[in-house]
Amino acid sequence: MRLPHAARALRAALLFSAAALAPASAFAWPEWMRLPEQASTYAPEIDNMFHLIMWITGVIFVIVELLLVFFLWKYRHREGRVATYTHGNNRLEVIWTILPALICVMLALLSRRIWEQIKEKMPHDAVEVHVTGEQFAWNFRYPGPDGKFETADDILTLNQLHFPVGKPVIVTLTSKDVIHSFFLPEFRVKQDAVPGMKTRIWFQGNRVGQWEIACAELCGLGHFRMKGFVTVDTPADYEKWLADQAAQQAADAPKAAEAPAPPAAAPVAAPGKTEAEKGGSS
Ligand SMILES: [Cu+2]
Repeated sequence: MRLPHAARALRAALLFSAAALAPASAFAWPEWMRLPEQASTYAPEIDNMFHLIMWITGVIFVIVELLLVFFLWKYRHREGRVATYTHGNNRLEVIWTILPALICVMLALLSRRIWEQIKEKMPHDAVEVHVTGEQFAWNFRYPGPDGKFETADDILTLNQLHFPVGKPVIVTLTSKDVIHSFFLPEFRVKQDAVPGMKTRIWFQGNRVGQWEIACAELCGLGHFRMKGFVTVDTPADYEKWLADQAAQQAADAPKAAEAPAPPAAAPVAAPGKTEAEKGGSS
């Protein structure tokens, strides 16, 4: 069963897969197979890497499956045929070990620059937003007019993230309860929000529009409804939105102060307990 057979099989498999895949250019994919719209500046580069990996693994997948079916058929049971025992083929094994290793190293080197650009270098002059995930919502905090976080003029929103087009945004992620994953598919952003940890990520919108924010980590029973909205505004619209939020918050503040204290603040004793039990629980 030396190489002539295997080589012929391999050549047939290669020709067949090339013929099968030729019409399947990116534009021929049906809508549901395509990647989402590219709404961030680095989305095209990530997609190029994604497509390259898809093509390499896709072609290998087709070749392997075709060979599998071919050998199943070729070495099927036949009356009177005796099995041949072989230890394998050293040359083939060296080839299929070195080739994938080389492909992996090549992909690692190719993706290195994009990784550095996205994960290791934070842009200057960016809009800063703090994001806290909780079961099952996204809380956004803007620094307000003083430009500082955790001060009285911070602007807080629930499930609504806005930022201006053409300007980088740095998001500092954390979580109140369990691990969530901040997922903006159109921006090719997906990052875990981990309790007790602050993770910084950045992205930049390249067009005006509104998309959904998902949680990409199964984080509890309400995970499916942990949805927010990301809106990329023109700079003027963004400033107006921020001002509106600040005004709304200022208008709501006195109402919140006047509201009666929540019932949990009042001491409530469980019925049927003795005085000692009521007082001695702490
Ligand atoms: Cu979640």
